[in-house]
Parts: sequence; C-alpha cells; structure tokens
Amino acid sequence: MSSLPTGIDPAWLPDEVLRDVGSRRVLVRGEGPLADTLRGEVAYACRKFGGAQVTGDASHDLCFDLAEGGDEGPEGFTLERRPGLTMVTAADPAGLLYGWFHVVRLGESAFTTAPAQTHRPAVALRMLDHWDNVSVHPVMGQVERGYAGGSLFWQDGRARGDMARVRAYARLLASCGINALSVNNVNVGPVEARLLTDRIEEVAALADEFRVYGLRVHLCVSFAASMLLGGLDTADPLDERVRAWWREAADRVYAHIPDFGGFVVKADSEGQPGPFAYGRSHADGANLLADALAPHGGTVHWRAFVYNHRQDWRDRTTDRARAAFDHFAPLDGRFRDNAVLQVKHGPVDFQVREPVSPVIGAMPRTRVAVELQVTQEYTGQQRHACALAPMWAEVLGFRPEGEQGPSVGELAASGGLVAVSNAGDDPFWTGHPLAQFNLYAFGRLAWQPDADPGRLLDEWLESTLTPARTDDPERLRAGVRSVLAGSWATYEKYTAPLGVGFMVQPGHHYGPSVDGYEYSPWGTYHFADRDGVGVDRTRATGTGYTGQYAKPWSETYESPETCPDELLLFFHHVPYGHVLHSGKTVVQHIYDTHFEGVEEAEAARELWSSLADLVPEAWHARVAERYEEQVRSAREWRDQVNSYFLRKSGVPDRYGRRIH
Ligand code: GCV
Repeated sequence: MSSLPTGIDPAWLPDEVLRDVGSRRVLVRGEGPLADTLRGEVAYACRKFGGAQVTGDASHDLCFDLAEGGDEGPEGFTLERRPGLTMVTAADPAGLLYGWFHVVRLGESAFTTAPAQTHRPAVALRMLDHWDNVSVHPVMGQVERGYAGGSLFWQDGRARGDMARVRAYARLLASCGINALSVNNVNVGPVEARLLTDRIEEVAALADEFRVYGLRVHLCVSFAASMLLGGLDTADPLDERVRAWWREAADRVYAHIPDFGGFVVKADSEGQPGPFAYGRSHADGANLLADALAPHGGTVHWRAFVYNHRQDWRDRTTDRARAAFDHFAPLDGRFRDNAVLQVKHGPVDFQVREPVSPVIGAMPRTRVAVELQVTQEYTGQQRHACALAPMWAEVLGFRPEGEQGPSVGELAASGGLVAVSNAGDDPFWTGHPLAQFNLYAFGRLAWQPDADPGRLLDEWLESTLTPARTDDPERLRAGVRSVLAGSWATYEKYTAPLGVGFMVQPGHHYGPSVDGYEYSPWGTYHFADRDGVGVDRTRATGTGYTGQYAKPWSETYESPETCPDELLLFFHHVPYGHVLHSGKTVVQHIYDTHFEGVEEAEAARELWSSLADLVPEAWHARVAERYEEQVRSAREWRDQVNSYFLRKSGVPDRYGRRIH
C-alpha cells in the first residue's frame, strides 16, 4: 500500500478511516500475495497513526490469522472481539483482506467486546464490467456510456500505464467487496479484439495490479475472433478448426495470466457477431468458449441482451421486452457448468423503472448472473444525483415465484452480480462526487444482496465525510443523506412516468425527447395518442409478455387492477383518465410528479448550497455545478413531458399550474 497519486480523491478510503486500526499493535499471519497486501495496508496505517506491525509472539491487540476447519468458506472471515484483543480469522488470505476492510469500517467499535460474527459473501462472483475502448470510438468516445472522463486503463489506442491509479482503484474495489472485472467494452472493435492475442501482455499488466487486491481480470472477446484474428473463414461454433483456434487462444491467455477469470461475450446483439449467422444456438456459442476455458478454470459470461434492434415500429407483434426470454429460456440446461448467462436486471435496458427480467427466474438449470448499471446512462449521466442502491435493493429482493421462492439476490449466487462501472480517470473517479456512493453500494450489495440501502448510505457517509474533511461531520452527513436518500425517486418523478421508459434524446440518451424513440427501429415505444398511453403487454390483448412470468406475477401484471402503479404503463395501455391505486388519474399523476420532481431537485440544490462551509471546496464546487445542471434539466423534462401530455390529452391540470 502506498499513497494515492496526487490530486486524486480518496473516495471512501481517506487515511482518516485508518486511524483506529493504525494506532494499534497489529499481527498478520499467513503467506502469499494477499497476505503481503494486508501487511502493506497495516504498515501504511501504522506509519500514519503511530501503531506498530508486530511479528512472532510480540504482544498485539489486533490479529489476522488463517484458521483451518472454520466455516467461513472462501473469502469469508470471523471477527472476534475480546477484551484487549480483536481477532480476524479466515480460511484464505482473501478472507483476511476483506476482514481488514471490515475492521476499518467498524473503526473504534472493532475494539469493543462483542460476540463472534462470521461474514461470508452471499455471491461468489462480484464483478464490474468496464465498457472501455482502447481506441477512442468516433461516436461513443473512450468509454461507452462513460461519464467520468477517460478510461483508467487505455488511452489513444494504447495501455495507459498509470499503474498507481489502477492499484488505487483495485484497493477501492476490494474494500467494498468486488473481486472481478472486465477491462474492455462488450462492443468489441477491431483494435480491442486484439487484446485476446498479440496484445495480451497489456491485459496481463493490469491483472498484476488487480491480483494483489484479490480481483481477477476478464476480457470481452469478439465471437468472430477466429476470423478477425485467426484468419479462418468461419466462426461456426461447431467447426473443429474454430474450436481448436479458441482452445489455443485460451491456452495463450493463461500462459500470461494464470488466474484469468474468463471471457465476456455480447453476441448477436446490436451489430456484434454471433452464432445465429451459422444457424447455431446461443448455447452452442457459449459452450464453444466454455470448453476452451474449462481446462484452466475460466468462465464465460454470455450476455442475454439479444433483441432485434432493426425493428419496424409499425410491427406491433414484436416486443423487445420479450426477446431475452424467447431466445434463452428454451435453452435452459444446455449450457456448460462454466458458462454463465448474464442477464440485465430489467427486460429492456436499465431504465429508471422496469420490472425484473423474467429470464432470471426461468432458468433453474443454468447459472445466471444479474447485470446492473452503475454508470448512469439513463439515470442522469452523473450530472444528476441519483443514488441507485434503493432500486437495486428492490430488484435483488424481488421473488420471481412469489413469497415462497428465492429472491433475485439468491438466484444470482449461481452466476454472480455484475455491474457496468461508473469510474474513469476523473479526479473524483465518478464525475459526480456523490456517484461514488453508487460504486460503493454495488460492491456492498453484491457481498450482501439483502443489505439495507439506508445503512449502506450511512456507512459510505461515515467513511467518506470524515472529521478530517469537515468541521461538522454530523451536519454534513445529515445533509448529504437527505439529498441522496430519495434521489432515485426524485429522478423518476421528473422523467418517463409509470414505467413507460425511454423518452430520452436518441443516441446519447441525456435529457427529454418524448417521441425521440417512438418511430425508431429500437423497439422502445410508449404509444401515446389522444386517448391514452402505455404498452399493452398482456396475454389477453397485447404482446403476451406477462405470460413469461411465473405466478403470482403473471396474474398481478396482467390486470391494470392489480398491476403496481409504478409499472402500469410498462404493462398496459390505459386512458388518461384511468384512476391509479393512489386515487389520481394517470394524466394528473404525470403533471403532479413532474412538478414535485423539479421542486425536490431544487430543494436538494438549496440544501447542498447551505453545506458550502462544511464540504471540501473542490467537492462542493463540483457538486454545486452539477446541481445547476440537474435543476435545468429537470425543468426541461417537466415542461416537455407535461406539455406533451396536455397537448395529446387536452386534459387541464386540476390545479391550473402553468404548462407550456
Ligand atoms: C455497450 C445499451 C447501451 C449500449 C450498450 C448496450 C449493451 O444499448 O446504450 O451503449 O452497449 O446497452 O448493454 O450492450
């Protein structure tokens, strides 16, 4: 552990959080790279705060030790707090390292007497996907859907080589529980494809940095690599030459990176090549790569984001929400053990409100990973404050088979929890400093999917806004808590209503354009006319999508009487006068929430400005500037959405407020 590169925000690990552990006498037992990392952490903390790292039999008040026969399992640890001695024991050094970060979070209370507690990650694979391009993409830039500057790994077609920054990132990720990441975009361009072959050393150099904090590196690969890089005339997954090519490719990767995690693949999706070109199934495609990785212990993450992005908007029989289930559910049981189907949490595309994807509960014989989006593509692009932990907690707590069945968090244990990262080379890591919470919360929820998002917010506030950074931590934390806690709900209020989705400007997806995607080929429509709005996805009269759910949800969603208000327009086309469970009509709900959302954004901006004397200046200025933009944008959303529905419906606002 060394100091952070100058000018880089320490996020939730300012030195101050090491005070309570760094003033102790600390003993670390255990061998290997992760135990060495832990020793480096201890040495750094003790140097800063006057403690000592001791060896052998020397007296100590904090001890990290490997223990055989415990029930912690991989990466787990037991914490025992007795008078005068706090002990962390684990079956492996990774567990000790996670135990260290836990003790750091506890601070002084790690040294009070308490019953022993064992902590285990509920999900074995806790992964971040970087949509980073090696070369700057002409439309998408360096990081696709990135709102935090350039890539931490790549610049101008080359490895960036800023290893101090990469190491600091690895440390932040490990401290919140993340143990894997992919380092290039799922849309694999011709330059990026070569990371698999002649540029594998660049990936190996990153893997060296991440390994010391317990993270395994994965790579996105092109399904057509055997043609692009191997000179074959086919990528047919059943062709023996293709299979041999992938085996050799995997062997070469492992010769450079012995603990390589595996491949991530976007196939037959938004222009990426895939097995359909050869009349093969996605199980054939995934198994080809799984077989190549199997001898080395690697895994293929095969994305289920497969749909027709060249749809004719006039064609009412095609429903993008249905696509993943229609393609993949019939393949249940046909994937290898080291193939994981990676499913976006909602059926469309990371909207502010979607139902949970029916694929997640429909494939009991397939390992499923659930994919979330930490980067805020559709939730304000890190110009708006939008804390996503409450949304993710809802998703992870959803039970596809009703109360008796497993939750999404439990189902994800088979394949993992994965999220698209929001970090880049911005000095605050995440563009909007408050978006650091989203990164932190993802890691903590991946470790414990049923964690309370409010508690995670407090945890993050305590470690980020320490007394060294502010004169009044309590007031500051209370202020930031109040601007963040309801920020997802606020964002939802002033954007697309009642689960209908999109209404964003095409291409970059920022700001309102109610009909922006209405006559496009992307399959994202709201069907507003003079009488009503929403997508009929019922079995009775619509696309039949509700039938992809098990009971009780297939019934709950089928009827507007039982469908939850917040998802009404996702499942139903209803008249503007339809009365919600809240007692309001749909159109009045639209007007009210849009006025409220702007008022809430304005109130958050005022609250933030009242904290000016308490927040480090650079932080304050960056967030203040973002709140100006958030309020401007929220008003634009309000006025466009409200005007649109007033003009379509002719129904006036019952309170006579000005709608343009
Ligand atoms: C990486 C959405 C985004 C794309 C992204 C895609 C995906 O369509 O807008 O930028 O591509 O999802 O998840 O593959």
